[in-house]
Amino acid sequence: MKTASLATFALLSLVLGCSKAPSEEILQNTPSETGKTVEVSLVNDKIDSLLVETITIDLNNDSVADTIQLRNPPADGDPGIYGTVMIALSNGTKKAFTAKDIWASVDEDFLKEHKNGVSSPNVFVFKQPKQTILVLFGFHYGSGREELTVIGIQENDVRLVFNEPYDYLLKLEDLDKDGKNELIVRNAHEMFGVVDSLKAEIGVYSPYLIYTLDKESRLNQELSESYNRENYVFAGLKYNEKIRVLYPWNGDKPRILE
Ligand SMILES: [Ca+2]
Ligand SMILES: [Ca+2]
Repeated sequence: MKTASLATFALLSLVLGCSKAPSEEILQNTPSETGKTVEVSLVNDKIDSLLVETITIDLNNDSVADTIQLRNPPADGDPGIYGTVMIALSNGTKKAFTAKDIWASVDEDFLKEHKNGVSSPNVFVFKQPKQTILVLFGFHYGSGREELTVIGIQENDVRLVFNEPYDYLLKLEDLDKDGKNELIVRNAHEMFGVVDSLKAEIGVYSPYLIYTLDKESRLNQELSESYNRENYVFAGLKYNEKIRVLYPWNGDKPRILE
């Protein structure tokens, strides 16, 4: 009975995940709690027709191969590549996660500065001695994306660490060298126009946000503030249309337009 209800739940999650329209509010996104990506115990993996890709790699550092399966492709003509990721570890742990919307290939810009631990274009794997981090990129619509997802694996523990609708992931790195990785994320910023006399473009304020990853993620206010002060401008941690920022053409540091 329990098995049947779990299966129903899993199926419902798949259906709901597929039918949800992308939100138009993504550009106004502010930091929020970890999203509603559904985690299900996989009770039935017989549905081979839903398989998109199988990736084999040792995720929990026991020198025995583990498996990542990408499943549940979008309906014909719909964007994205897979709606479910299933992780099976060598010790028998099996977990599946279903996207709120749909995942797609790893951002090319992100790959320019980060080396993928697997040859698949669809999942980013960062292997470290004590943990492995998987990054899944939600499909990027013109209006933004529904989710950027991080799954963390420490020994045999597999869990959803981060799931937020940011447009860009700029960095995955331990910025302050405390043994925990940081993510630098940002939302797209709308531009209003060019001011020739200032040799710059005027756009809205869209801060870089830094999250520290562990068993869960935490918006790191201190690091976020110092990073913005150093590389951008700082006027709080929220995207703000009322704050106009001057972006010089020559790549100089932006400044707030008073
Ligand atoms: Ca293993
Ligand atoms: Ca750190």
